[in-house]
Amino acid sequence: MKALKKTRRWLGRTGVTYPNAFVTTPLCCPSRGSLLTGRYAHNHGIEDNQKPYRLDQDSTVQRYLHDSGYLTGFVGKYLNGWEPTRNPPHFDRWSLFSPLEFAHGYRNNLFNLNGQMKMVKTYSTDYLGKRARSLLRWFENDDARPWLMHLWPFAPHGPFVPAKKYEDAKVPRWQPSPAVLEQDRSDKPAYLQTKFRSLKTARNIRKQQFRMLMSVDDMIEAVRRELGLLGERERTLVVFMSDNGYVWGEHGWIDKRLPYTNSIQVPMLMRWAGHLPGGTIDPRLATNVDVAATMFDVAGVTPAHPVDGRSLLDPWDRDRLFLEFWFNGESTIPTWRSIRTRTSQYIETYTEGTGAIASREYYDLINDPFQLTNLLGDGDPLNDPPPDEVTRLSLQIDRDRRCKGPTGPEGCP
Ligand SMILES: [Ca+2]
Ligand SMILES: [Ca+2]
Ligand SMILES: [Ca+2]
Repeated sequence: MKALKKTRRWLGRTGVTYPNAFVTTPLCCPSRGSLLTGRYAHNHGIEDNQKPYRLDQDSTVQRYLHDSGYLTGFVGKYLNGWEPTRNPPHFDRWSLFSPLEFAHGYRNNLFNLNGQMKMVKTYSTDYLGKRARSLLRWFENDDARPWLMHLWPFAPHGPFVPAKKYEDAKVPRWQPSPAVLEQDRSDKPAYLQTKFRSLKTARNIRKQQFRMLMSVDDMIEAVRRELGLLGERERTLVVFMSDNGYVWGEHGWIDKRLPYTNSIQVPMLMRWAGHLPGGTIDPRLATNVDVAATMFDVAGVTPAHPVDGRSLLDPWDRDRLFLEFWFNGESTIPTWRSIRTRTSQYIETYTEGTGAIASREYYDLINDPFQLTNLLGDGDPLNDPPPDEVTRLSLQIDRDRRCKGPTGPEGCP
């Protein structure tokens, strides 16, 4: 968020900041499925980046809002692997691209513009800003109707290519956290012990991502101005969030997919003049699963599909997060599940095929916020959590991995 100065000024000063926001599966496509439906990945069905068509398009926020009279639009990268020639259902207008599969990165992308295919040379984040503004003007043609726009830039996803104007932009100095410098990883599961990514690689990625985010900041600022010109700014609920965190060398890793803080925690801001108090902090454990639930609430829609998340406008509190990830051919990270509270995190990894528990981890987040010492793997039995507690958490994971809906005996955290 340091790179997004204008966004912080707008949404932070006049909206609510969620410092404890997380994604329930730290990977693009499963997380996007949750953002669109308010459901955990184990309920919406997308477990990795390969199967976008598993998502029931009739269970999405655009479907229900469109059905109830909203104009709907999509601008950006949709679900990973979505063929660009395929029109996304339940949108009136769209500017969609599938950057990883069909293009060269940030320039020369094949776009689906309301059903017309077009090669676009412009730097994608700048182009998305332009398309978002023109979509807002199109909504204005029918000013009395409410509208929904998803604006989902590809940045700062790899390949790490900033816009020309930010190629040499100054980036604040990096001070690697103790997690980046974790040398002794003998407490960690085997998959984390074999690989160590260099600090130089992490530093370069960080620098380029900062520069790419400067364009995202410009894109959001362009939307803010357009909303003002159209008289929509004070009437619009804005949600800002990422679909996953990013690991810059923490625990020897680069990328996301890990169960640890830097992979699962994301920035989240929400602004709605007259409804949400500006410049405030909401410390609740909020997730990507809550976003669609909030939109359904605001639109006064009750979906026929079960929703796992909860509206952030309601006064609930959550005592734990349930986090889930499935092994796939894209990385060496095994299937894992985790329960995280404000004070601790318990993680299990599983053997592929049998599903047997392969490793257990337990972190004391108060005394060890950088997750340097897995108390169940450090060779010191004296600091272990009580065996009852580990059994209880393991059983909780087994229930949560099948949870459905926000309340009741099968309810999700
Ligand atoms: Ca208007
Ligand atoms: Ca360690
Ligand atoms: Ca121990």
